[in-house]
Order: sequence, then C-alpha cells, then structure tokens
Amino acid sequence: MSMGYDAGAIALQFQIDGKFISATHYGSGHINDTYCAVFQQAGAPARFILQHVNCNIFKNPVALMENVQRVTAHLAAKVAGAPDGDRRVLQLISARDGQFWHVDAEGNYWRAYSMIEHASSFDAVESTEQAYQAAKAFGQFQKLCADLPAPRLHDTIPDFHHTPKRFLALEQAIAADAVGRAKLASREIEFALARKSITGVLLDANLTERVTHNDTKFNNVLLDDATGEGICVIDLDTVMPGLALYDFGDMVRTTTSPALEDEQDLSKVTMQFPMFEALVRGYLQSAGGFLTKAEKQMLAFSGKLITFEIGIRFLTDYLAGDTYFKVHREGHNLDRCRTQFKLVESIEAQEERMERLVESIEE
Ligand code: ADP
Ligand code: GN1
Ligand code: MG
Repeated sequence: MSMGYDAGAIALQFQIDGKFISATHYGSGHINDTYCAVFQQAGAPARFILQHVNCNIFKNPVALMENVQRVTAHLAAKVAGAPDGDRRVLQLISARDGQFWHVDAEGNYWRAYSMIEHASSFDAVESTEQAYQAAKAFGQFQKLCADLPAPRLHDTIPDFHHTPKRFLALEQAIAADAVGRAKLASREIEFALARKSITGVLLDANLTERVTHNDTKFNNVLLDDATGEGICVIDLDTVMPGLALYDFGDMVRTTTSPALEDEQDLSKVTMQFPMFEALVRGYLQSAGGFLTKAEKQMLAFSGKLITFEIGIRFLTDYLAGDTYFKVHREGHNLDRCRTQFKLVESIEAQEERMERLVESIEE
C-alpha cells in the first residue's frame, strides 16, 4: 500500500539542496504513487515530484528509467533556449549515488522530478481551447521524438495497445470468473463481445511505427496557468514504439467527454463534437506535417478503438478482482468500464460526421 512509504526519507536520497519540509500525496493516477516534496531552499520553498514506480506493472524499472532519461534529454536539447524552455520538459533529478533512480530498502524504485510550477493538469476537459492545447502538445511531443537516436526504446509494457490481446485477456477473465463478478457485468460483457471485429483494425492497417507516448490522458499534459498553453507532456513511463493513433485515440477518450472517467451518471458521458474538432485541429497543427494519409483517415476510428480498449481493460480488471488499476470504491472498475462503453456508443453515433470533419480539415 502506498500509505506505508516514508516519502520524506526517500526524498533525502535525491540530490536536492536545502532542508526537507514535507511530502504529501499528489495527483490522481491509477498506477504509480506520486508525492509532492517541499524543501526550504535559500529562504524559499521549492517543490519536487517524487514517484514510486509500480514494479508489479513495470517489470523492468531500469529499462523504463533509461527510456525516460533518453527521451527527456532529447527533448531538453530541443527546447533549450526557447521561452520557458526549462518548463517544457520533465527534468529528472539524480539520486545521491548518481543514478536517475533510487532503490529503497524494500527494493522499491523511486525517481524525482523538478516541479513544473504555474501549470496544472485536469481530470476532465472544460473548454475547446484546453482540448486544442492538449492535442497540440501531444502532437509536438511525437514530432520532437521522431528523430530520437537509435537504439529503439524498450517496450516498458509489451503489447500495451495490442487490442486483440487485450480482448483475449478479457475472454479469459470471463471464462475464469475468478471472483464471481461476471453475472454482475453481463451487459458490459455482451457489449464487449459484440465488438470483437474492430479490435484488429489498427494493427492490420500497416501503419508506421513511431515513438509515441501511449498514455495521452488529458491529465498527462500540464497547461500553463497564465496562458493556457499545453506547456509540458508528463507521465513518460509508457513512451515507447507505438502508433501515432494510440495517442490520438486516447485524447479522444479522455478529452471529449465532460464527465470524469468514473462518473456514475452515464447521461453525462458524451462525445462532444466541438471538443473532437479542437483535438483534430490541435493535433494536426503540430503533427500534420509527418502523419500519413492512412493515419489521418483513421483519426476518428482510433478514438473509438482506444476508448473500447481501455473499457475492456477496466472490465477485465473488474472480473479479475481489481489487481491492476487502483480502486477507491466497490465496483470502481465497472463504473469506469461503463463510462468507456457509453463513450464508444456516443462515438459510434457520430463517427461518420467525425470522419467527414477530418476530411474537410484535410482539404
Ligand atoms: P501517474 O502515472 O500516477 O498518472 P503522473 O506522472 O501522471 O503519475 O503524475 C501524477 C500527477 O502529478 C499529474 O497528473 C500532475 O498533476 C502531477 N505531476 C507529475 N509530474 C509533475 C511535474 N514534474 N510538475 C508538476 N506536476 C506534476
Ligand atoms: C493508467 O497511470 P495513469 O493513471 O496515467 C494506465 C493507462 C490507462 C489509464 C486509464 C501504465 O494511466 O493505460 O489508459 O490508467 N497506465 C498504465 O485511466 O496501464
Ligand atoms: Mg498520469
């Protein structure tokens, strides 16, 4: 459990000057444990992000940190000299022993970043301008990563967006019914099984492999408090080879509905067309120059597929007894699955119009 960590003692293991003041839980991610650590430096408080990497999920934390180090160094070189350059990329802080991570007495892996101040992340989108800024920032991230020098990045989670394998895992969880919940999710199971045919479509399209973020949730980009600009892409654990559309699809999943991912009132979950339009415009603004025609043609479809994929992952975890995503209440993963499937339905109802919009912007 995350509560058990002495984050204050861990903070002292990093090369941070000054007097340690406090460390408190931070953020709302489903995987890692994040803390905000405060140090008194030259008479003023300075804040840092301290993170425990979940090694049940990330099996090779050293490879993961190597990816993060290579990507952040590559981006830092590109934004050096730009206005606010040091706020445009995550900056790792070395541990006292000189490595980019610290292993505690129990074998847990930790890392530290400078806090990017005067910027915020949001769990739900509030305006088309926010959607535009988020998509532009994630597109820019892909663009700047495109010439990352060899070797290929490590796959921190193999087959992370392999939707057919995610579907197979769901079928196995249904068959096993490990905690007897299948009967409580019969409608969701039926919904999922009826859509098996879409699972292989992106993989079968022979799209170009790129360096992608793979977890482009709206709360994984920081928006500048003063200007609203998407100033920094964060949460780099899943940066690895992937398809550009995994990233765009997850933007549609997390940045078109006004509702939270675990909203229980499903009437609030809907794919808002103006948000989709803002995402397309923002993403093409930064990524349009390198995307292929095939990729552009599947922007709307990717939103449906990735929303479906994360929905079946939540359903699988519900059926397996909540072993992967952090849950905070009974039925939490089922609630999350339901919002995703509601959003899939909303996309299905608007998919042709979404496709026509992309075509019209392309002309
Ligand atoms: P998780 O993998 O658990 O989602 P994140 O890396 O996304 O963890 O961090 C959780 C939250 O902490 C983010 O949503 C963001 O609000 C905040 N955060 C993380 N890193 C920074 C940073 N360097 N500067 C400012 N805020 C940050
Ligand atoms: C997890 O770490 P976080 O909360 O940003 C998950 C994503 C899911 C997302 C759903 C490594 O992201 O794949 O899309 O939850 N990350 C991992 O909210 O599995
Ligand atoms: Mg996150």
